[in-house]
Amino acid sequence: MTDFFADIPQIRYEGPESTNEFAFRHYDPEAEVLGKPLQDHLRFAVAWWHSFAWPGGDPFGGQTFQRPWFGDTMDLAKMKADVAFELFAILGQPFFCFHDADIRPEGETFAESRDRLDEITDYIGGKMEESGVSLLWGTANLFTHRRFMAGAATNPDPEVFAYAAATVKSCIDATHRLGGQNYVLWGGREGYETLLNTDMGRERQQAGRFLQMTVEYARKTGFEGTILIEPKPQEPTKHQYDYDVATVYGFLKDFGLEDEVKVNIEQGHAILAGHSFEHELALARSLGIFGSIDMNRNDYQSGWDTDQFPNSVPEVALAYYEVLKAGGFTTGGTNFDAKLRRQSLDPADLVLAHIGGMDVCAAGLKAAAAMLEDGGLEEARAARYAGWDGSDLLESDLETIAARVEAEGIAPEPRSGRQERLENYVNRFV
Ligand code: XUL
Ligand code: CO
Repeated sequence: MTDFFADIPQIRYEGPESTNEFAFRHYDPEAEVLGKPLQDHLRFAVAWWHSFAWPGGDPFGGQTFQRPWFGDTMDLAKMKADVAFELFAILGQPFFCFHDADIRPEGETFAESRDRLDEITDYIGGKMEESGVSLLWGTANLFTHRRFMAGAATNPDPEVFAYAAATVKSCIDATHRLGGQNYVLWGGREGYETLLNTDMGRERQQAGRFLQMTVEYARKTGFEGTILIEPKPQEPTKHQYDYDVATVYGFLKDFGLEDEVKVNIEQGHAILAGHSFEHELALARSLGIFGSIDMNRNDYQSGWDTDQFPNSVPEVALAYYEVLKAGGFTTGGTNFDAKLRRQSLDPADLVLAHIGGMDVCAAGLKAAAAMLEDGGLEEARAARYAGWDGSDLLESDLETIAARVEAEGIAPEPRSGRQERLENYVNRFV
């Protein structure tokens, strides 16, 4: 045991009336919603990077956090893992997610980095066994080190492509060994800053082949988890290739991967792309590529990827409505890819941030389930499209349709879209 969370109690469900800040008011893990315990609906995960590796910097200043495990030795990496598992236990968090760079210090050579990853993977594996906590997903950090400044798979230098490919192999191996339920690829620097030095067509081919190789290796090695791409439109590069769900779907189709790869959709990334979170979720569901979510929001005024913990029940409810409509998570879950604000220095801040996020998600999911059970939105939607029931229009052709319009004297009357009525309806539940 470390003493990092020394004065913090185990967090339990105490109900909506509780005024204890170290308690859940909405997240009762065992409570059944739509015939399933809340914890199995939500499948919460802590993000290793923001919670334990992020130093609290911003573009104007460096580190504000002074965690006792900061440093680049394996002993400190193990202390970081000890503290991480203490947080999981305090919160009753069933899952976590990591990048290779979050859990092990970078070595002098690729081989040394890989050895360190192997060593810490064993260490974390032991802690998972003791605690029963599982790995939601692993991923490779192909964006922080300066070697990746011009991209990983899309780099103009094939040696960087090779280094990235070897890194992904080692991360799939680690994820597989830890029984990870998914493997995520976020193309941090897979994009470009200026067309003046960029061959976009070539870079896109490189990215496509890289993803094919990743899928081929994962399947060959017996990894049965889901492979997920995390779309994001910009930041760090100005033009990211995995812009949004629609762009990723086109990319997957182009490289024959639409049945192999799904998406991990992040609220903040959806907002950066000019969409709502629920838009991205609904599109992924309708395309059959919905996988998992990163439940962290952006500040609506700043236009940056601020990665804040969720705190709006109405927004979260609409997101979980789409998740429930997709049949709920299978291998996916709710990853808090969220960081504290840089002034939130205390260990308690980290615990309270997760309590708040978990409670907001639980309240949102319950509201979404109630809306789904009530059926009001589905009824309204069915009524809006009722004219299509039994219609053979889509099997027809322009000439036949044109003849019919004249013969039958078709003259459509516009009808209300009833948006305000539906907004009022949703507000009854949130
Ligand atoms: C960056 C982001 C990443 C991915 C994993 O915006 O969301 O943390 O979730 O690489
Ligand atoms: Co993310």
